[in-house]
Amino acid sequence: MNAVSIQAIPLPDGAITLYRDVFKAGHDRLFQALYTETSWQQQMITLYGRAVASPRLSAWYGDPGAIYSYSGLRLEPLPWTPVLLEIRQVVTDLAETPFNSVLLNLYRDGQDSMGWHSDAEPELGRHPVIASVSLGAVRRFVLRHKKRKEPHLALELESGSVLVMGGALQHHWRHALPKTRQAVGPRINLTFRLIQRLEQNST
Ligand SMILES: O=C(O)CCC(=O)C(=O)O
Repeated sequence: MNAVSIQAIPLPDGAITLYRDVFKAGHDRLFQALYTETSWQQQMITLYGRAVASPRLSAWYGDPGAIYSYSGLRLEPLPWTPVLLEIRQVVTDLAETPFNSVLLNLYRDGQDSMGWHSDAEPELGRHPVIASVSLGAVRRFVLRHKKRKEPHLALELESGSVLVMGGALQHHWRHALPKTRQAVGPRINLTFRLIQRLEQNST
């Protein structure tokens, strides 16, 4: 690992730490490998009762039986690839916690985005630790508290950085990756997660 800069961001009701330059030497190689090797899909998601095409491409990888359900989707994991296992080892060491699955998102340009949500699905358990790896274009990641009237917190997530979210963050905060009018290239985000109960005999 490179010389990593660590920024613990003090927040009420949650914990968040930004590690910069984690993949400094290898982030272009990792981006290219994931860009070409990942089985990218454009999912149809259910928003406010309507089926809409997700404004990004995504893919779900993990241990057998690590099923993830959100926005009306039920995702069966694809098997780990060497590059995903390489990244998982680094984030497991950083976050000091195991991960058995990863959601990949490809934001093709500034018009691709992720709306306000929290990662509080029951299969992630009570206080999930989620490690979010950014590769490619720098994009703004925003958080807002569900109840407190405070300005949004905005973080510019650089290529090679890892954001670790933990504590009660997913219960008290929402996060999003807004669109931007700036001309930005593609960005890949990987959120490593621990599904608490692996399903037997999943198809
Ligand atoms: O792309 C990002 O940085 C955010 C991804 C995210 O919010 C998620 O996967 O739940």
